[in-house]
Amino acid sequence: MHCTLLGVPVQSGSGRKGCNMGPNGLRAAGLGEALAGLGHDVVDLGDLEPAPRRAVSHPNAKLKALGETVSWLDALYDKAFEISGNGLPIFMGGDHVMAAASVAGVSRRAKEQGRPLFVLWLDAHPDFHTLESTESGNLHGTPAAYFTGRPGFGGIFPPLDAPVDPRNVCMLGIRSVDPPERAALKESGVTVHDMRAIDESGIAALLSSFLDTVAAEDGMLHVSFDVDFLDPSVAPGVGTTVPGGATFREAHLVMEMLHDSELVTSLDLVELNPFLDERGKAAILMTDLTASLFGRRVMDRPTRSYG
Ligand code: HAR
Ligand code: MN
Ligand code: MN
Ligand code: MN
Repeated sequence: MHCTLLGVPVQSGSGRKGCNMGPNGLRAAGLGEALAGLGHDVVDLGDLEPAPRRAVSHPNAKLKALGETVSWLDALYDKAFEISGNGLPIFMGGDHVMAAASVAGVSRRAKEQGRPLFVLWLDAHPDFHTLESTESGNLHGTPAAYFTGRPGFGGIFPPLDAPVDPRNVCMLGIRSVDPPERAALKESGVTVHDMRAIDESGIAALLSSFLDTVAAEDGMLHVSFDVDFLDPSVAPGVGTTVPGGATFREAHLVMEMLHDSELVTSLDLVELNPFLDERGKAAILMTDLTASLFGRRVMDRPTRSYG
C-alpha cells in the first residue's frame, strides 16, 4: 500500500492550544516507521500551510477564529483531493475541524471515480453543529454537519462539490451530544451507535454490518478517528475527554476488522494534544492502532518486561 502522511497542524477549531503539535507527536511515536515496518510504502509530505485568508463573517458572534480556521480548510480541501488520487492519505491533525476539508476533498475524488463515499466517525462527539447551532463556538464541533450538506456553511467553508449522503455515515463511540445536534441527527439518516449500543451489542457486530453495506455498494471508506473516541484512561492526550469511551481492545478490534475488510481509502487521526498527554501515551496508542489498521496482528504484539 502507498501511504501518504500529511500533517495538518490546525488548532483554532478546538478553542485551546496544543493540537498543532499533533502531527509531530505522531511522528515522534513512530507512525511512519510503523507503517514502513509492515511493508508499506510511506511518504511524509510534512505539514500543510494555511491558504491566504479570505474575508469571512457569520452572524453567530460566538464563533471562534473563523477566518483562521477557514484558511486551513481552503488549503486542505485542494490538497486532500490531490493526494487521494495516489494511494491512501493519512491526515494527521490538528483538531477535528480539519475533517470538514479532508472528507470534502476525498468525497470529490469518490464522485470523480463514480463511487459512493462512506464515513466511519470514531468519536465521543458527533460534531454535527451548524455555524448557527454551536454554543461553544468551537468549530471542531461542526465538520460532520458541513460535509453531509447541512445548510449555512455556503460562502464560508470551502464549496462542497460532493456532499456525503448522511445515510453513508456511521458514528461509533458517541457519548456527548448537544441538544441541537441530537435533534438534527434524528432527522438526518446518520447511523449513531453510542457507547451503550457498543456495551449491549458489542462493537464487532455494529461495525460488521456497516462494513457489509460499504462492500455491497463498492464504496470508498474514509475513517475519521478522534482521540476522544478512546477512554481517557488509555488516551489522556486530548482536550475534550469524556469518561466511558472505547477500551484498548475495542479500538484495536475496530482497526483489525478495518484492515481485514480492505475497504479503507483514507484516514484522519485528529485531536491529539501532546501538551496534555502523559509521556506519549495517547500518541503511542494512536500509532499502534494505525498499525493495526495497516496489518499488525494482535498476536504480533511484543511482550515488554520491566525492572
Ligand atoms: N459539542 C461540543 C461543542 O460543540 C463539543 C465538541 C467537541 N468536539 C471535539 N471533537 N472535540 O469531537 O463544543
Ligand atoms: Mn482519479
Ligand atoms: Mn471530533
Ligand atoms: Mn470528540
